[in-house]
This record gives sequence, C-alpha cells and structure tokens, in this order.
Amino acid sequence: MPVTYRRDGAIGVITIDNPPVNATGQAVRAGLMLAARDFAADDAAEAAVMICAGRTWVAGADITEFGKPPREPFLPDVITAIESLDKPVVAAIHGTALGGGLELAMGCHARIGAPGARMGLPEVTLGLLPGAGGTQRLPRLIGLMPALEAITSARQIPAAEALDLGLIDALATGDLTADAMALARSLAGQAPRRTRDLPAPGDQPDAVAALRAAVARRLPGRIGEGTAIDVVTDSLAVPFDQGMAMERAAFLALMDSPQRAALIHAFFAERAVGNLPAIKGVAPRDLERIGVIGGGTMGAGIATACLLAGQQVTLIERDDAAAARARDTIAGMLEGAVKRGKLKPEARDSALSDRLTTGTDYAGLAQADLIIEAVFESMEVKEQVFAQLDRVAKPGAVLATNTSYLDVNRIADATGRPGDVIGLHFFSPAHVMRLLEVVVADRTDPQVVATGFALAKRLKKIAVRAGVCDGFIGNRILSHYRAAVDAMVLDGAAPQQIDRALADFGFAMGPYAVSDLAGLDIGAMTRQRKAADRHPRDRVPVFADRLYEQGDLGRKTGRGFYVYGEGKPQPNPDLPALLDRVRADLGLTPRAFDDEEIVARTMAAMVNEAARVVEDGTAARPLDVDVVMLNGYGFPRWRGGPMHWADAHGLDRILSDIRRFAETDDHYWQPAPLLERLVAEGRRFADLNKESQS
Ligand code: 3H9
Repeated sequence: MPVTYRRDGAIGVITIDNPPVNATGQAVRAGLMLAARDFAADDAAEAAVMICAGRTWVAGADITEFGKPPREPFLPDVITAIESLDKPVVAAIHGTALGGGLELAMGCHARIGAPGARMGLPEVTLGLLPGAGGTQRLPRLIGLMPALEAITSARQIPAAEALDLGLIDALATGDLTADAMALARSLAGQAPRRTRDLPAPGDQPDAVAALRAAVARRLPGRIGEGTAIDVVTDSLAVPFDQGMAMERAAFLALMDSPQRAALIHAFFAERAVGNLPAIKGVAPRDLERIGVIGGGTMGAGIATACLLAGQQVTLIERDDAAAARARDTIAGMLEGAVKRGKLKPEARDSALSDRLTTGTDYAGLAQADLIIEAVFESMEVKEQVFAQLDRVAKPGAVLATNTSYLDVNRIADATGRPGDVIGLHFFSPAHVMRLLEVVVADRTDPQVVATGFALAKRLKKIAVRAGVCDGFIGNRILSHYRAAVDAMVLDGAAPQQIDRALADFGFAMGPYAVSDLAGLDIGAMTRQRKAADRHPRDRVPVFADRLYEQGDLGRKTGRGFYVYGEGKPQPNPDLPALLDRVRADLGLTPRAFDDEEIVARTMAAMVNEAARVVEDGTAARPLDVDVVMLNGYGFPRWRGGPMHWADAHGLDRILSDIRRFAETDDHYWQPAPLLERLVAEGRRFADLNKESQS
C-alpha cells in the first residue's frame, strides 16, 4: 500500500511510501483518496499530518505514466478532495516537493518544511505546465511575480526562502514529524485554511511582459513557459474553478506536444546513460584525492570542477611560473563561481588554501586516487606523461586522459597497467559544462569505468560511456556534420545564413559562430592532423584555411567569420569576396540554399554518422548520443537530441534525403547500414533504446 492512514492520539497520519521519489502514480492517487476518506470518517482525528517515507516528499506526478491513457483518479481531483476536507491537514515536507508534489502540499491547509527541504514547479522543463492547481494556488500563496518567476525558472526554492515567501508556514526546528504533529494539534478544531479561498493577486502587465520577453530570449523555441504565463495571467480575474479548467486544458494540450515527448525523453535518457550492464554492481575505487597534469584552460577547469565538489586537488605544471599561472586561473574560475552565487567566499578561500596544491614534481601525485592528464593534444607528449605517471602513481590509481580524440589504447600502452587507464573527456569550460565522455579502452577495468561514472556524479556531471575512435561520440559526429555545412558554403551558402538557419532550428549557436569562439586555429590544426588520411574526394573548407592563414582566428583576434567589436558581432565584410575567390579557384558555380535544405543536410549528416556511432558500439545506445549532443554541443533540448528528433521526423524521410543528396556526392553521402536496416524493418532508434533496457 503506497498510502496508509493511521491515528496518533487526536491526529491522523497519512503516509506516502512509494520509492524512489514518492511520485503520484495511480496507486498513490487512489490511496490518497482513500486516506482522505478515512481521515474524514475518523471522528477521533481532529487534524492530520501528511508525511512521506524515504528520502523525499512527493517529487511530482509519475512521469512514466505520461503519454499513456490517463487513469483516474486524476491528481487535481485528489488535491481538491483533500483541500475540501473539513479538518486541517498539515503537509510535512522533507527532501524535494516538486511539481505535483508541491501542488499536493499547496492543497493541504498548512505546510511545515525541514530546513533542508526544497520546493518548486519544474513542469516546464518537461514541456508541461503545473497541471494540478499550481498555476492557481502558487500565485495566491506567494504573489504573482514570485509565482511566475518560480514556474518559468523551474528553480528549487530552499525552505527558508519558502517561509519568507509564504509558501510554507513554518520551518521544523527539531524532528519534522514531531513538529508537524505539534502544528496539527495547534490547528485542531479550527476551520481549514484553503489556498483556493485566498484572493488572486492583481495583474502586473509591465512586469509580466518583461518576464515573458526574458524567458523567450533565454529559451527560444520553448512553449511550456509562455503557456504557463498565459494561463496564470489569463485566470487572475476568473473564479478559482474556471482557472483550474483553463490550466487543465492547457496542460492536456502540452501533454500531446512533441516538445513534451522530447523533454521527457531527455529526462529519462540522462538517467539511463549510467545504467550499463558492464558496471552494474561494480564498486568504484577511492576518489578522495585528485591529481591534474596541465594547468591550461582545460586542466584548470577540471581542477576547479573538483574543488567545487569538495575534492583535494594536486595540479602539476611544467615549471613554477606555469604552476603559478594555473593557480591564478583556478582562483579566477572560483571567483566566477562566487559571483554567480554558486560558492561562498569562505569556501573559495578554503578551496585555494586547504585543498589545492600546485607544483612541478610528479612525485606530488604519489597519493592521488585518480590522475587526469590535460596536456597538449599530441600522442608523443601524452605517451611520455603516462610513462612518467606509471612510475609515480600508487597501485590502483586511475590514470585518465582528457584527450578529445586520441587513441586511448595507445596511451594505455605507455603504461604497465593498461587496466587502470581511461579517457575522461571534459568539455570546456570544464567547471561549467555538464557533459563528461567516459572513454573505455579495450583493457580498461570495469572498476575504473565505474570510478569514472562515480567522479561524474560527485562533480554533478552527466557521464556517457564512449568507445575509442577519433573524436569519440560527440566530436566524431560534429566533424562529420561540419563537413556537410562546409560543403554547403563551398557550393554557395553564406556562413551566417547557415548559422541563422541552425539557430532558428534551435541550436545554441551556429557552427561558424562556434568556430570563431573556439578559434579558427583549432579547426585548421585538426585538418592538418587528418590531412594524411584525407580521401581525394573529401571536400576541404579552403575558406576556413584562408582565414586562418591571414590570421583571422575568430574572437581572439576580433575577426573570423564575424567581426567583433562593440555591440553585436557583424558578418565579416571581406568574406563574400574571399568565398568568391575560393569557389572560382575550385571551379565551383555557387547556387542558393534555402533554410530548409540547410537544416535537412545538417541533420541528415548528424543522424547518419550518429547511426554509425551506435552501430559500431562507440555509443552504447541512441539515447547516449542524444545526451552527448544535448549537453555538450548545444542541440536544442526541446527537440530531444538528434536520435529522438530523427525518430519523430521519420527515419525514412532522412534516408531518402541522404539518397537524394548522394545523387550529386555519393562519396560523402553514404547511408549508414543501421539507418537502412531500421527503415527496412519499420523500426526506430527508440526501439534500440528499449531493447537495451530489457
Ligand atoms: C508533474 O508533476 C505534473 C503535475 O503538475 C500535474 C500532474 C497532473 N516520476 O533523478 P534521480 C525516478 S510533472 C517517475 O536519479 P536524484 C528517476 O527516473 C513532474 N520517476 O534522483 C530515477 O529512476 P531510476 C514534476 C521519477 O536524487 C529515480 O527516480 N517533477 C520521477 O538525483 C531517482 O531519480 C519533476 O520534474 C517522477 N516524477 O533527484 C521532478 N522523478 O533510478 C523530476 C524521479 O530508475 N525529478 N524519478 O533511474 C527530479 O528532479 C529528481 O529525480 C529528484 C531526485 C530531484 C526528485
């Protein structure tokens, strides 16, 4: 029984016990209805406390039920039934009260929170809006703008702030249940205070318009946030029940939207990536002391990420000056975290003085549990580093490389302990970006893999397993679709047109704006590295090489595909002439591309390579690709990732696009066998995800 009712003296106790997060699945909803009835019928009970077993209060509706036929009783009705009781019910909140969980608490007649409790309405992150009265009760409790801010930001409000806002009535000072019982006893005999009976706040059109504009800028393309603002503001002047009906209609419409499906796919995919048979039940190794070799942007970012997670860090650089520079860089990154409110100034000071050691001698790494190398991307240099590490690292230490494309098997060969070697590919800036590719080489010990995943968890990052190949999952797919966009530029498209079309599709940035940000030297070096393996029919982005040769490296020189100065970056005015010359040299006659074709070619290229990445085992499942592209490459979350998008768009359409594009370039456009097979069998990438879970 996920919900039980009992009595303790004059107080009824309703307990929800539905692990892992007490979601309000059908059994909980039905149980709550019965418990409310039992409490109502229990004449000896003068008030009740509602508590949750386990680690949290109700974390929301059961998301696994979404997309399936709804089953009664519905949550809004359950909450109405509780709110309508004639005797007060006190919600005793610990852990996280989220979504339907907070809505349930707001339907109770008083709320008390454990000091560590957090509350929020995160439905918009799932493509929904609060659908069990949250749009009606939250503004009545805390006011219009705080409610809209909470709903559109989806943030978790700490208990102390919730008390200030009026979202809860008291903070527990001792044992939560005992304090809640005391509160219930103090309310016994009083008429229940129903949130629905509170007056709705007045409209604030200017503040609402400003918030709406800010949300649209922050989350272009998303529909949940704007719809939530509409429902809240449109219902301010109507009776509560009419507002509830407006909320329900909007909630059900969003439930049917592709964005809801995509965002919920992203939610579950991010939790499924760590679910790998190879490390099931495998205990990670110790992870207290971290070593970092190299104090450039990447090494300093990794060190900062570890310090932010409370780890001990020893960073080794080549000489004292470089070590001092690394310390300064880390101090600057920690300062940024203080400014963003992520770190207290005292915590910054203690991280720098007590937990960070910088030096130049590898012997300083002798006690490290895990050592991450972040030196120059050269196999020769990395082999030397690992040979040296082999001599100093203690037995059982995990030896990790942060390479973004080099062969981790070869790096492992430089040591006498290849089982301890793994790739940990962080994304820059490493203390901010959430993605970590855990690159598993042929002989990597499963315990070492489990340790990589455990590190990600400590750093609050999302780890995705990747196999060894040039570029692993993300960079391999990126370099493939880069080739498709570069080919369009050679054939006549303007870089800024491509950037705009892909930004309109939802990418955080277009590929040429990204090039400018990373530096055009990076791409040029990659092309030089791969030049020996180049096929005669590969198309080279000569225009990017020309910019590089003339010293236009992007943002760092103020000029690349765009020109950077005051205000918004402008397209480089010399680029059209440069492109004309390049095309003339290559004997190409430029043609026009429309945005639709730009998106179709880019997405077909991405999905095709992603299918190969899945087929050859570089990614364990299609969902792993989605998580990588969503968290490391600015793919729009509301489209769920390239594989989810491909399923929704139609694999047959993508395959027929590829075949059509191959009519003019059958070297680049070769359909991935997995894509062909899925289309022939009428299956989707989602089927592969499901099979891997069964
Ligand atoms: C809603 O409420 C709509 C209403 O307004 C209207 C309804 C009519 N359902 O994240 P974790 C699973 S929309 C089902 O690893 P943590 C999760 O998949 C909902 N399952 O733990 C995982 O399973 P597994 C609004 C759920 O400690 C396990 O629980 N609520 C749900 O890092 C542990 O999760 C939200 O959006 C769920 N609602 O974080 C809250 N939630 O072990 C979503 C979790 O098999 N949840 N699971 O992989 C969260 O934000 C985090 O899970 C939470 C715990 C903060 C609660």
